[in-house]
Amino acid sequence: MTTLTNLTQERRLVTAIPGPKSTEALKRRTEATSGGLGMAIPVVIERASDAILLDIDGNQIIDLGSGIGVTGVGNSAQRVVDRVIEQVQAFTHTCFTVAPYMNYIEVCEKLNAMTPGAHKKKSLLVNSGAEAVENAVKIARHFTKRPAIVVFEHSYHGRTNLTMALTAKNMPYKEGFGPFAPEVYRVPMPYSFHWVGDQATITEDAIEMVTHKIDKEIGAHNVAAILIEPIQGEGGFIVPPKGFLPALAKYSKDNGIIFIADEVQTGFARTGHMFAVEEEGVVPDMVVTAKGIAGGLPLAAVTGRADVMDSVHASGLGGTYGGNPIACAAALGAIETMEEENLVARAQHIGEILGSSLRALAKKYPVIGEVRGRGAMQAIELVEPRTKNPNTAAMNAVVKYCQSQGVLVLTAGTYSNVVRFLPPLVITDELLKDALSVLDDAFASL
Ligand code: PLZ
Repeated sequence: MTTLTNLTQERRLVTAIPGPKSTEALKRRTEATSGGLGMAIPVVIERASDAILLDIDGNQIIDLGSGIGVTGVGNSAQRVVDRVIEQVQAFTHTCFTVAPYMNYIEVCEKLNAMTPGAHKKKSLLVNSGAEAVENAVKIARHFTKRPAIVVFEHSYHGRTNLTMALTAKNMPYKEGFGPFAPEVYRVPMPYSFHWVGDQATITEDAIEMVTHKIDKEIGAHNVAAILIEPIQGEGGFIVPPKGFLPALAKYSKDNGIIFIADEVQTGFARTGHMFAVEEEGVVPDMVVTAKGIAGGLPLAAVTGRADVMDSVHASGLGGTYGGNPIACAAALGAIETMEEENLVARAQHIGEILGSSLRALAKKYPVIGEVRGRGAMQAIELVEPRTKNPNTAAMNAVVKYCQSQGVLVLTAGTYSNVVRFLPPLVITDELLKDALSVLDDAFASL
């Protein structure tokens, strides 16, 4: 249906980064947009397709960030573009709670079927990850009639008032933005690289610390939900040790607590499973999704046990734009792409290339303290060689070098020392390997 020809999937630099047009345009950015906004790479984008971003100076940049894990199906994926065009011509908005339409229902049917567990499920669509997390908390509190929410060290759940309270890191997310919502309790996270205890018993020890804190300081009967990212994203791609998530899910079940998996960054094939909790066969009571769900359009969802999702009175949930028909059309196109192109297998394949290359770099450069993650969600934590002291300067230097060579990588981490990789799942092997060779050069240049 579209007439645009796609960009060649190759890196090409025709100016320095940023080029003259971007430099000019970024002056207008500074003049016109809030100083509170960050910027990962100083270029202005004109077009993008799959894993290539084209800036206004004509540079083609390899995208290893996917707009923070959003364009897993590729930028402007064909099935997304086609369905969006069809929908935008049919109608743009009615508000689902005013006059419903089919593609909202179809997206919910898909989510109910795709998310882990064979039990009866229902879904709610909203606009952003933070809004989905907020709604999951609302519903869990309503269902359990309990106030407390348990979250983890290093967690990230959003920037609204409640989700700032749920998020761990102060700077930049919370500094000066309080007071925060009450009844949020933070418990220890088994971050193995920095764990001071015995690695052999990390899971048991961490579960003991978490459940002791809940039992003694909160009271399990006061807890509505335990909320956790199956692999922590902004915190630095922290993978919980084997057995931790299943034990938390069991503790939740035993105590009538709603177990919520925040799959906003990990979901939709990213980790080599459709959802990251599948790695250990965990079935959450609720799954929160966003980002990869709709190939770049703003959409998010809460999918959960039907009895929980139906416990709210009619009109207790909603929002003007939640599940907008154009975003739903995009989601159907994105989900179809994941299924037809078997992006779960593709993420595993990317994981093999990424994992082996990053481990080879770690052998070569002692500034890389750890390689971790799963599938197409992997990261390296940078340290002062032979210590575990964070090396933010090295992270910044590596990122800057990659940018100057036309490779976009993102950072993360509580200690601001993690370089993370979230390539589109449709990236070609050649393009990925080209980007990884630039990364090698970046470390060599340190
Ligand atoms: N839960 C696990 O990763 C968003 C944040 C980008 P929204 N992560 C990217 C930034 O700097 O604001 C995220 C997440 C997890 C929730 C969210 C929030 O999703 O769509 O950004 O609201």
